[in-house]
Amino acid sequence: MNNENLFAALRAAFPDDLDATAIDAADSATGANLKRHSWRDMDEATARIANLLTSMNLPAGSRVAVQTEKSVEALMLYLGVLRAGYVYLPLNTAYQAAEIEYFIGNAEPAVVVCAPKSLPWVQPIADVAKVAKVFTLDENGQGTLTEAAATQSTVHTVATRKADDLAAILYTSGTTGRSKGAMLSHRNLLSNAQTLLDYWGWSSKDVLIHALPIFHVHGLFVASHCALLAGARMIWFAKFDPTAVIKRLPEATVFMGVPTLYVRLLANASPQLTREACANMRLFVAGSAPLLIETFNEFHERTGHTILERYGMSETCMLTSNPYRAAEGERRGGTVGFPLPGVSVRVADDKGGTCAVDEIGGIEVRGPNVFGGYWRMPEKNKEEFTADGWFKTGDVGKIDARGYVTIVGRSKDLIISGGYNVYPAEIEGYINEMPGVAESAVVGLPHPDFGEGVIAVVVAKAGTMLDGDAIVAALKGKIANFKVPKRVFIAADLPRNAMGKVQKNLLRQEHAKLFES
Ligand code: MLC
Ligand code: AMP
Repeated sequence: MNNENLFAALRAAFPDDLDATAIDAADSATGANLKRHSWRDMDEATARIANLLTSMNLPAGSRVAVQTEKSVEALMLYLGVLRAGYVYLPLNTAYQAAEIEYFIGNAEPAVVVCAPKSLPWVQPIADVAKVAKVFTLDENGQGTLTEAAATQSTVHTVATRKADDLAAILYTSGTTGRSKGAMLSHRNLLSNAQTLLDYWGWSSKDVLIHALPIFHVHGLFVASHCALLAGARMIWFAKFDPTAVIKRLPEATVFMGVPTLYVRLLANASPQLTREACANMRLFVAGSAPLLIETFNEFHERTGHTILERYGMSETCMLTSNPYRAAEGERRGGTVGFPLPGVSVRVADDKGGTCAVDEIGGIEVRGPNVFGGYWRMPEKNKEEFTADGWFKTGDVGKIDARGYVTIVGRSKDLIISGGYNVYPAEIEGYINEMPGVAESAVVGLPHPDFGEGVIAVVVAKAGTMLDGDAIVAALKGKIANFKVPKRVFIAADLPRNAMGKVQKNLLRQEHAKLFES
């Protein structure tokens, strides 16, 4: 039987010369090389981790939950989990104890890997959830995981998996405030990576600047899979710093970023971002949040490059992309391009029909990229798939006569800040629990750096005084920092329509200029 494990395809794409460089780990602050990792190093490191996991006799389908800083070793851990045939569950490093408790309780992983400094609070959570083993891994690739893997063999036969077997679970917040685990199969991930490899013209000559976090689709799947499947070298930044990244552009060919990274490349490092610095580059990709047309235009003026904007989701990997090759059309700013080959996208009206050209409706998707459903939430699958099997993205948009898709808004109450999703319902839940709070509304406002900035408007219970800064301070440490409102306003009441629904649009209008400076 054919091995349909994603790792088998990635391993088959390693170059013949295993001593060639696979990854150059760069210093985030200076851009200088810190450590070279060959393809052989990658083969051996992933084999060691896979052997370690295999030696633990974990049940089939076991989840390995990981909350660690970005490092090459953390990428090896992801690949090692795939290689062993288990299910990878990445967690944002910003998540705090209450959030991690939910994910571990919900996913019931067999193994948890955390930062050494988090062990004192992760271990008790893991014990309650009957996690078999907690390992540590720090930002330098050291920890009990590395120690245990070091004694393992560097030879490992890739575990055989079927295309529909689970490869990863990505948690994405729910509209009701509780996160849902999107179940992604080996087929979902591999088919999407193969499509992008071809559509974006990857080859082994490419050099990718990898500066995104590796706990979301963009950095973990889109960026890493494309480079690995192409047998291309990566320049690996644990953190994004515009000056350091620009220093490495002359030897790179591809860069991927959320819009905030482009805003920062343009703003913070202005003098160095030149046509000459980008002369070797062939592709700049943006996605995960709307790219402002101003950023698209300014980047073109400064570098001569037209950013390729694409559209994706945790549940669906990449759905659409602007064309790479001129023969297929121009890259149009403000649009997310065409449905990718093999992916079907339609715009649905609210009566169950399909919208006409340029008519606005709900974006729906079908294809080998679309996930199998939410982990242990069959009721959510019913809600979010149509009867004929299309996934409702929650994004609102239109398709023009040429087939370009434009996203015009969201039907889901979601804020995207610097490429991270914030669900107002979740934050409102935390604020409403605080003493003296009667109710609250969380909205996103235009933000020059993050695209959208989170704020809250809070109403006090009768006879109570509230302080906005104290609410911000109380939320810090309780929930991930990017979810904490940048400002909290205290108001006498919330604007409501005749149905009693809070009119968030009015709050957005009232505070629209808050972040303008
Ligand atoms: C950090 N902060 C944020 C934030 N990131 N606040 C709001 N939104 C964010 N995205 C907080 C910090 O904790 C800090 O708070 C303050 O804001 C300033 O931080 P900073 O130093 O400016 O942040 P930095 O560490 O530089 O991080 C910014 C960033 C990062 C843009 C580099 O957010 C990032 O890497 N974003 C990429 C996210 C991503 O990869 N998304 C892909 C999702 S996949 P304080 O209180 O300490 O001052 C997906 C599907 C698809 O959506 O289509 O791809
Ligand atoms: P996530 O659940 O984190 O994967 O976020 C997916 C959401 O990000 C999508 O449903 C969109 O709302 C948004 N998104 C991704 N790419 C783009 C883009 N290019 N333009 C606008 N929104 C985007």
